[in-house]
Amino acid sequence: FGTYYCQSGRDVVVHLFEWKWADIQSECSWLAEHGYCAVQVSPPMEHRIVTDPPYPWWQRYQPVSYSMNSRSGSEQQFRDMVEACNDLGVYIYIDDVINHMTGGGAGVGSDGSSFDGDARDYPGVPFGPFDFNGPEQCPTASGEIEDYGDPIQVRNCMLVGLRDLRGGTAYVQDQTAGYMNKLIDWGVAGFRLDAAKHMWPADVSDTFAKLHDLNAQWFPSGTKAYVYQEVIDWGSEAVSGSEYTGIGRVTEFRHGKNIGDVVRKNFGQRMSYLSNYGEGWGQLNGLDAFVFIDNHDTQRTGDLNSILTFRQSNMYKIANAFQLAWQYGHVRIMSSYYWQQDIQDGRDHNEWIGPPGSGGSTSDVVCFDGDWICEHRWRQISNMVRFHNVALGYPVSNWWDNGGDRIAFGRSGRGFIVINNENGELSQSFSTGLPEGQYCDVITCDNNRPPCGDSGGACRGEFSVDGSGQALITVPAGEDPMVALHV
Ligand code: LM2
Ligand code: CA
Repeated sequence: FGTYYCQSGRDVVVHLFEWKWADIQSECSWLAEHGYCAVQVSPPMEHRIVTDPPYPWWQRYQPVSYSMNSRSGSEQQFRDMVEACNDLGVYIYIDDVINHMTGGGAGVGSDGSSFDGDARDYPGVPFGPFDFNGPEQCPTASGEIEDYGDPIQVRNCMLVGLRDLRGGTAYVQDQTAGYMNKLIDWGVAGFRLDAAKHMWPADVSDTFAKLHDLNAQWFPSGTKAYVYQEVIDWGSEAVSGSEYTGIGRVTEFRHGKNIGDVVRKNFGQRMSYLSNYGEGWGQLNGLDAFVFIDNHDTQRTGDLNSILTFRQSNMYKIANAFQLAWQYGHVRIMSSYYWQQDIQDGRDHNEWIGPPGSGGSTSDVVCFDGDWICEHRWRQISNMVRFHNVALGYPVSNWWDNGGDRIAFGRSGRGFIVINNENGELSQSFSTGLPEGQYCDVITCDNNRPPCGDSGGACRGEFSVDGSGQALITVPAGEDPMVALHV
């Protein structure tokens, strides 16, 4: 399940966090034009409706049943989105929450099904008490995960009170695989497996073995769903990401922290140290890794002194340009909504705030209106998605650094990027490896070949590469301290 299927020349995933299905459906035309492979959408199943705090984003990580009316829209809207996006060759990956159901308490979910977390009763599936881990499986008195050094607790006890499914039983697997098969039959192409660390690898592979092939209306026959498993592994716990790499890709959380620390210059890190970035930094093999600068969790509750987000826009663009120009992992771009932080004692007390809207319904997306950030549409990021696509499969080449925070590298004649993360202008001749010709800087210009231009007047214009691949490149410091050229 580790391979993914994209339209030729596309590769990158965008997480349209908390977008409604109808908005994603219209965004797919833009995504197709700009070369995105796929969209990760918020959990689409029926979820709990939480009112204290009011309608947090995380209510969607508490499944009530596998029926499909959610805060993002109806089943029909979901299916319309999948079909429209597939027709444009932009595929849909869902956030797959199958480790657990809700926390304690009872109520009615977003599609009208009742549930009772205390009684472990979910008639909308149906699941009953026998489908959940209890004292026989989980060794702690509280029923909670208390020690991340004990893999049995991590897999069989509750994560923050969430009722923990017995994923090893045929019945539970049939329900969760049945849910995924319903989506696959509608045209869904992949799954972000939420809380994979809290599921036994054998249960994950047994469940995925029950999946249908992808819908032959859009995918070559015999194509399997893609899966990337969310395993948060900083290297210090009993469960490691490598236990899951045989099943599919695995999230590499160190990627966002490491690149964040480098761009911020934390702990004496320097851009020049990136010359062997990836496996050389002790991270997962790039062919197993699923990577991102930030995700919906780390941008709220991660180490906010390391992780970069849209709030540090200039450094964020540097970090994204590096990950898209480099060759490591399967890259996902975050697309966020704005919320007002309330940082006290180093923690954001507003991290729960749900998407823009009111009374638990979500507003229509208008990119750059102050509510919807749309990082995936930032020129510096979307043009680097193109660079990434053009360079796909071409190894890193022509490395240069100054021993500090200025680096440059190419992609075997397909692209070349210079990053100046220091004070003062950088201007010199570089060996780019590019074919002779005139190029535009895609960080500041809209297009990659002359006549270079843009709407806002930021375009740095043409760069000449001579017959031996040399180019004089000047990179200012400050805002957008990068020049990127590609064929
Ligand atoms: C994930 N990956 O493994 C998601 O990326 C993460 O966002 C989810 O947590 C988590 N696993 C469970 O799917 C979020 C959020 C939690 C929230 C849960 C469930 O970060 O804060 O927990 O979703 O909604 C909340 C309360 C917590 C309470 C729990 C159960 O914050 O205090 O625990 O609900 O009622 C008693
Ligand atoms: Ca579990």
